[in-house]
Amino acid sequence: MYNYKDMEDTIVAISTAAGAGAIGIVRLSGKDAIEIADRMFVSKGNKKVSEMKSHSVCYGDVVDVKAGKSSLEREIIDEVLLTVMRGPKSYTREDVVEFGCHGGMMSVKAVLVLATDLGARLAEPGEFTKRAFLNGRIDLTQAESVLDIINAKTKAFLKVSAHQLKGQLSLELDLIRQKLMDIYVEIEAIVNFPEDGINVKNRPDIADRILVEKDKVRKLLETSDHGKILKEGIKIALCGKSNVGKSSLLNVLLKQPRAIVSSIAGTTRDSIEESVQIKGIPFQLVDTAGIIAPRDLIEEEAIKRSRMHFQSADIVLLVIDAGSGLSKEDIEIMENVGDRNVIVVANKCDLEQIADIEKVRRLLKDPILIKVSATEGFGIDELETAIVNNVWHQKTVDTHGVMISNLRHVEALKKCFSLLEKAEQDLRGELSLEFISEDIKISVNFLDNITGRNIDHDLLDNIFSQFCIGK
Ligand SMILES: Nc1nc2c(ncn2[C@@H]2O[C@H](COP(=O)(O)OP(=O)(O)O)[C@@H](O)[C@H]2O)c(=O)[nH]1
Ligand SMILES: [Mg+2]
Repeated sequence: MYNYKDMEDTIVAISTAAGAGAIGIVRLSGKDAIEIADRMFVSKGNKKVSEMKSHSVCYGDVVDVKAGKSSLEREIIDEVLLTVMRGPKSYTREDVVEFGCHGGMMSVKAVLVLATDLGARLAEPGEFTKRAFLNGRIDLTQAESVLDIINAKTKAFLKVSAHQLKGQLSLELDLIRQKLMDIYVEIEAIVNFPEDGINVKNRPDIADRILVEKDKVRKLLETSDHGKILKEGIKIALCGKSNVGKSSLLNVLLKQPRAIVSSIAGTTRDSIEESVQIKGIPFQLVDTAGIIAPRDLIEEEAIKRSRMHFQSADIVLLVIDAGSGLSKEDIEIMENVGDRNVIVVANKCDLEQIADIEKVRRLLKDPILIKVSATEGFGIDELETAIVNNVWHQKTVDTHGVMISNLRHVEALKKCFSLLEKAEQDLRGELSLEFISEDIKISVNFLDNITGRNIDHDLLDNIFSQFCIGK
């Protein structure tokens, strides 16, 4: 465990969100938490905090002890419910005291300031969770899942994060680690005690065992696409020439009139970005100005941005107007689709269909094509299904299992994987065993980076600095 000097400090923070609310919580943690709380709190029954049972609640007042008067005369800062949780059975494994104050910033701030006057230090972002980690209550993947839970945008991702908080990922990694360590120890034994009879004949056998663990790492890595999608969402750009109904479609997908719709070409100038959930998946929808011949500098810039979104989107909804013939612009856009992931949306299907759909199919080599009407609202459900299927590539999401959603984990697993791959191949070849055992050891280190068993301070600080204060 790390030897943090400032772990000696008792820390304090407002743990609830800023602003008015029913209650606001000030949280104290550390070796002096109970003593500091005792000095600022007068219970109704005159019970001292130090006499309270762990995990019990007491009603009373926080009083301004600096006034130097007797406890009855002292100014009351707030009426609170005080909760005591003694270490190690607390969030941080230290003594924790929480003041449940009346919501509103003045009261919680006054309680906070008083605690600092009595010797507590203001907590850094994520410091409570960092202590939970440093004191061995949770590992790093669990600490990171706390952050994910706070930031979760969808129910599906919340479920994944809650799973990780329970330690499922660490469990999986530990099983792999254990097997790799067994192999490592075995190879070291062969290298160091060749006279014991375990010899080179075992190499293919060891290679097979590494292959098994490598496959487990690969399976974990394969979940990362889903994990990333659930965590960060998918960017969809609405592209096409002007007046085909891109803004109308955006509004329908958002279920609110966000973009201005008009029959005047060039109505949408700046790209509009909005978040939306479609069937439980987070999306970032971008309405673009359309790709048209620019009439002025603003339109020129708008078109530049449309192109940028067209290039960077995960999915491009290429909108055409089914009610009128395909124009030169439509064809030009289709010819420039390249490797973009496109769903063609034939809009205005409430009108007589004039557009040559067969030509679209030919030009884009049989794309996914959905017929809709943004104004009448038909085809929208099919469009949403097509979008979701496109994301999962028809695979079902399994949020019951472990899922990798953190880029840091992905990087470490990739490095672990390539070392195992190398070790496996080298075992089937001629390379001397001591080099192979070294690679296996490093691959284990990468797993330990993920769980935090082996991690440097800077990285740790970086992870916890992403938390909010009070968590
Ligand atoms: N008949 C019909 N008109 C539509 C439909 N969708 C959009 N429009 C009309 O087409 C015009 C252009 O729509 P807008 O959404 O601003 O197109 P954008 O330039 O591609 O963003 C407006 O007058 C809309 O009312 C549709 O499904 N059917
Ligand atoms: Mg528009």
